[in-house]
Amino acid sequence: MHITATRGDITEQRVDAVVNAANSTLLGGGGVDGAIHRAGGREILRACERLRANDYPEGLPVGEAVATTAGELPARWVIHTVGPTYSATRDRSRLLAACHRESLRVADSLGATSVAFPAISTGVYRYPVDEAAEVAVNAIRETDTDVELVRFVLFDERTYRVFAAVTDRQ
Ligand code: AR6
Repeated sequence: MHITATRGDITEQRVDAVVNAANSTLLGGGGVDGAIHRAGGREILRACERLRANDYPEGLPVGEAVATTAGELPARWVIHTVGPTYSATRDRSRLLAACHRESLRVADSLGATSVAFPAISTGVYRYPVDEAAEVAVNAIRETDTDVELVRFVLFDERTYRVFAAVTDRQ
């Protein structure tokens, strides 16, 4: 598997699936979640509402992942996952690793072989970028998957540099 880091906007990525750093409601929010719903259109929200009604009446648990259409995005699917909020007193790295592992598992079930990830949990959920990058890249490297390309798409220069340093360390 090839793992790369690039600076950019995840909504513009031409990959099979883009991962959304969602919240348990699946009904939208700010950050990358807001950007994906804005750029992808109402179809994504409607699919999320159906998932809530049929499969996740109490919301998507932290560390799990589920796919919807990508609506008007160039990608075919959005894989929604819920990262942990950072805690200075509790190690939530296993939940952050699970987000990456479960997203790849969902990608496999769809037949998606190229997947773009944002820096899950490093925005509103305050996970330190250097810790998150280590957890994310290690989790992906350790997952047995048919996905051939994982592209981390980082919005700001600092986050990009931290992820690039970890992905370049093969
Ligand atoms: N493309 C790529 N990365 C982006 C984009 C974009 N278009 N927009 C923001 N980022 P966050 P979280 C970066 O807060 O910490 C939402 O309200 C951003 O700069 O989106 O997991 C959800 O609904 C940061 O580096 O996700 C949840 O309630 C990274 O994406 C909550 O925020 C993640 O920041 C999830 O918080």
